[in-house]
Amino acid sequence: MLTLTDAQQTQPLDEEALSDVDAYWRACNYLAVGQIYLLDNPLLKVPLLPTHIKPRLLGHWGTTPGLNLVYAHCNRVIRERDLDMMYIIGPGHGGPAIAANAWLEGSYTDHYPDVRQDEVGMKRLFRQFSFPGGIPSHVAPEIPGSIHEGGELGYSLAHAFGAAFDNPDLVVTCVVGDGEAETGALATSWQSTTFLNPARDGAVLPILHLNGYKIANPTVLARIGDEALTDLLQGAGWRPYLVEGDDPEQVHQALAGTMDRVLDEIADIQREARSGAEPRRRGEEGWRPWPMIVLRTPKGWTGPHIVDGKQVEGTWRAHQVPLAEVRNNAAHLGMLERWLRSYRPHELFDDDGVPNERLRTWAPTGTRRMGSNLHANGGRLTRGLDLPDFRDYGVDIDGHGRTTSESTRVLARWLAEVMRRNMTTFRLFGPDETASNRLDAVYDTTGKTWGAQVLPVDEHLAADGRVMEVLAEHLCEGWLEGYLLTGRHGLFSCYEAFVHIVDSMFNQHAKWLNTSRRIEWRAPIPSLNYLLTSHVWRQDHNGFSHQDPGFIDHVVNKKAEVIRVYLPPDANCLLSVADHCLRSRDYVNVIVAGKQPELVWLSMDEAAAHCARGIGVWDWAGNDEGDPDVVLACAGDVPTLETLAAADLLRHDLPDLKVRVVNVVDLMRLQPPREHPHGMPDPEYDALFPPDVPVIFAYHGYPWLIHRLAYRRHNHEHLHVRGYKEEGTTTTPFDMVLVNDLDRFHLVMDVIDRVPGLGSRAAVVRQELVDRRAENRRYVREHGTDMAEVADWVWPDQ
Ligand SMILES: Cc1ncc(C[n+]2csc(CCOP(=O)(O)OP(=O)(O)O)c2C)c(N)n1
Ligand SMILES: [Mg+2]
Repeated sequence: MLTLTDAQQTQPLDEEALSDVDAYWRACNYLAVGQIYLLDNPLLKVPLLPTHIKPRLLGHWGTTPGLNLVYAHCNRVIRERDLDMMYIIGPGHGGPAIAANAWLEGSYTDHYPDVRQDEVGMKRLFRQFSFPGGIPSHVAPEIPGSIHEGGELGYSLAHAFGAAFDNPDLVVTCVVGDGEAETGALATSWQSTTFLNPARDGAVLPILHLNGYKIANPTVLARIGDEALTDLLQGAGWRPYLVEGDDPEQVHQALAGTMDRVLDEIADIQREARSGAEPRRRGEEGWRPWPMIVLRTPKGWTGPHIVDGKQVEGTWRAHQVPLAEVRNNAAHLGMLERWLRSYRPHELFDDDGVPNERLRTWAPTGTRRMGSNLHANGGRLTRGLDLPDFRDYGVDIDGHGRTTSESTRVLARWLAEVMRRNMTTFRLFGPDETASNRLDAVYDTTGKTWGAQVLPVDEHLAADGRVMEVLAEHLCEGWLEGYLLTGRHGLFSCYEAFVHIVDSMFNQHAKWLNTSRRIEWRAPIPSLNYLLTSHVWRQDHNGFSHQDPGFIDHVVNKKAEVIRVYLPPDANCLLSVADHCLRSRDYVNVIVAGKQPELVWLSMDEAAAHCARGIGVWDWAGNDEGDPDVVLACAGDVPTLETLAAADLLRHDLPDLKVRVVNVVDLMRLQPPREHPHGMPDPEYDALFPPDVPVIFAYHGYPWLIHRLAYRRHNHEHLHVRGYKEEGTTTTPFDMVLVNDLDRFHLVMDVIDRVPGLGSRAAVVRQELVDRRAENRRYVREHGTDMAEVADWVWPDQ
């Protein structure tokens, strides 16, 4: 690790600069401690009393002085270099630090005029922190300047890279907690250096905050020795600079010198890359690692050193609230007062609580303040995509359900044009599956971003590619979230089963959207779009491990306002749905679609109308004439195929039975309107699914979800759902539906069992269906392939 000895020698801060940065840091530390403890007496005008103290002491002090230190030093370089800089903090539990800084630089008051920069405002700032009706203890959407909550640790560096992509003038400073660095998501994020192109992207400046501890333990990276840590970081493409110490003056000088050094290096790397020279590749001669900082300062620095005989400062005990008994322990109260006064607040704020002239003029101004950086309210920078007309990319059909196409391949041709028209505002993300998911037509427009060595065998790798492929779902998701949160657009295509890896990241993003929608000054951002393909029913190469449609169940737990789930049954519907999703804002859209050859049911125009409705009767497939004996409903491409084949069987075997076929594209239509904005009013639902008529519903995922969505509907007792029953292996497409009882024969058996009076009339038909299921199973086991009667079935030409 570079120990900075030469950088230190420069002593970059003269006496005044040193005193300024230290005053700024002290002020923010004071404001942070005030937020954790004080209800009143914000300027300590009178001695502290228990009544000035909050009844519940909440928040995290330990990480805070480090975050404040970095913020202050960022302010210095922003001013001196006129930088466009964002600040992402991995230890998002350090909420008081960021609120303090946003207040001191004026961003907080700009966003919340009642929290003024005076004594009244300071009291409000203190009181509202972690207080009912106030702001949360973590950095949150409420905090100006943040795109990253950090409550759930691990995603900061991925978000930072996402923010930097296609923002060539942006520097994203990202504090990584040394505990956070142990998470899987963060551990993989270091590898992002291979995917950042210095010619067209901005820079990420990670600051690994080696304060040594997590909540109750030391951190791994703090205890492996500097050499091993250096090797680890260097191996991931970084050039680490160490800043360490517990003497503020010395650390200020070292950090300032190091910030200057790393920013010079970043500027050099960018200058060279932008000079038109051949891009340098990682692993080759001449490639320059990106500089970063390892900051080793005590956890809870400047806080109480020893409490009740135990060391707190510089240990894990400083993690949350170092003095827990302030209200009823006079010694603790006295220590708190001494601690607060150690920052010399009367030098920092005047009698009215207004920060002094030096503090006020020291911070950057306008949108150079990190709390007002435009990228951190990315929706304000969002431009709508220039989208080609999806109808021009549709599949021409020769009657319903007679033409075959691979839906994702069709989509890819449209996506290629979307990418061509939006070369700086759209990226496609995926864990090594773009080609496997049959989206490879996008390579006609742009390659896969790759900044490491290239061999003759490689295809479509490009330093300036816009397809982001890395085998880390966390990274795909985190990059995309960072990209969206700073106002750009994207799509994440993923195997359906493995998207669960980012379940928790989806949670956090959905929470972010949910909260930010209620914050007036947060502009809507482009939606997070998932394309889940290689889905449960057609995992031909893989099998049981790859069969899990449960992401949908997970997603629908979140607030209805922010989630949408689409199951387009064919290529034309997929085009229409994708177009809709790429135009939307502030949602999470989940699209589940197949990549295997499958029948196209609707013409392009029919598909557009059907998808706009989200649910509808396919009258060409039914014979109910407005008065069905049974409704065959379906959602998902494979269930739609089986349902249509079942309808065909019924026509032959039970021609008098009046059958209605309903297809659902937008799953949320099934809910009542009071549960979801897309929900269908009851009368409309009752018209599609008449209350006394049995419904046999073939669904893509776990059947319970349909019951959950429709349980308030009038005909719920007549709703019978087939779906994935956790049965599967590497087998044929038809065997998959057979083992889960979703096959056409079973659906017809369900009809016979459910339609009143049909059982005995159709006993022979039912018996034949049982035999045909058995025959198909036998055939598959003997021949390793599906019988022609199912594999080659198309909707009959009628
Ligand atoms: C994914 C996740 N697991 C566990 C936690 C609980 N947690 C909150 S803070 C923390 C320790 C963080 O340590 P570090 O990243 O070193 O931050 P700092 O020392 O700066 O507080 C833990 C484990 C969490 N927030 N997120
Ligand atoms: Mg730590």
